[in-house]
Amino acid sequence: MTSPPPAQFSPAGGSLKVAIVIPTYNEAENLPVLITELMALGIEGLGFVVVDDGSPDGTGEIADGLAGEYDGVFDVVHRESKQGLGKSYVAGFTRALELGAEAVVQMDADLSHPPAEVPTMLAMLEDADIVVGSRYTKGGGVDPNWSFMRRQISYWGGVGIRLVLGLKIKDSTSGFKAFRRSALETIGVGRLKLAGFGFQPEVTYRAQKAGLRIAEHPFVFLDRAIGKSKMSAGIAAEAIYRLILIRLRG
Ligand SMILES: Nc1nc2c(ncn2[C@@H]2O[C@H](COP(=O)(O)OP(=O)(O)OP(=O)(O)O)[C@@H](O)[C@H]2O)c(=O)[nH]1
Ligand SMILES: [Mg+2]
Repeated sequence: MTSPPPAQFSPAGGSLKVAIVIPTYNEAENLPVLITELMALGIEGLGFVVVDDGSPDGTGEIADGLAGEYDGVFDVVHRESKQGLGKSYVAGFTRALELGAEAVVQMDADLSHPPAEVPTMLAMLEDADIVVGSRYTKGGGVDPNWSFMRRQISYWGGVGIRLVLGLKIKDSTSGFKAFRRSALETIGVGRLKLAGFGFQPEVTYRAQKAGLRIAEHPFVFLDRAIGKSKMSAGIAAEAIYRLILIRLRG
């Protein structure tokens, strides 16, 4: 990126090293807990980019309040309506790069992605361009409370996507990732197309195609404590169809 970070976002005590990008839609109760847990890790040069799609439960205002209290970079991107996960991440990654982040982490707000894994994933960026939090490598897993059906959809949907895209990593749909800044620049955030569930494998596919080094780090995905799952076989099937088009058309 060529544009310098806006002055008002400069952290008080030094440069932004790690930006955590968190998309939110109705996460009023989860977001403050997640931010507290991440701050407790003592990561040097930590900043946050929250992308809220006008959550009716007031998550956007809560994020603004957290930003006001935080002694460092804490940016909230407000969008008027729910525009999907992919577009939220494109906005969040773009902002993180504008702010000068050296590394960017993406994670869900609902505590399904354990903050305690973030320091290890960042350390692994020494030898990798992208580190993917993985449910399907040794030591990883999913919530024991997941229904049989949800397990099957997640696992086989992921296998289907791996086959369609020829992905080497085991967890093709993970939304828990750490990137070197240069990896996002190489992928080209602005060209990412998929708005929904297919966004995660699209990013991994473009990274693999660009020859980036992708490492996997196991973690156990815990179900959201608050709110209901929206995943269905229909969503997975639609993502696979769109990814086939991406594979064919580039
Ligand atoms: N900004 C924004 N965030 C979204 C949107 N949809 C989901 N999110 C957020 O993206 C993250 C992942 O979404 P989830 O709803 O947890 O998706 P999931 O983990 O597949 O499904 P769940 O079983 O519901 O947890 C969460 O932090 C959501 O709040 C959206 O349209 N816009
Ligand atoms: Mg979730």
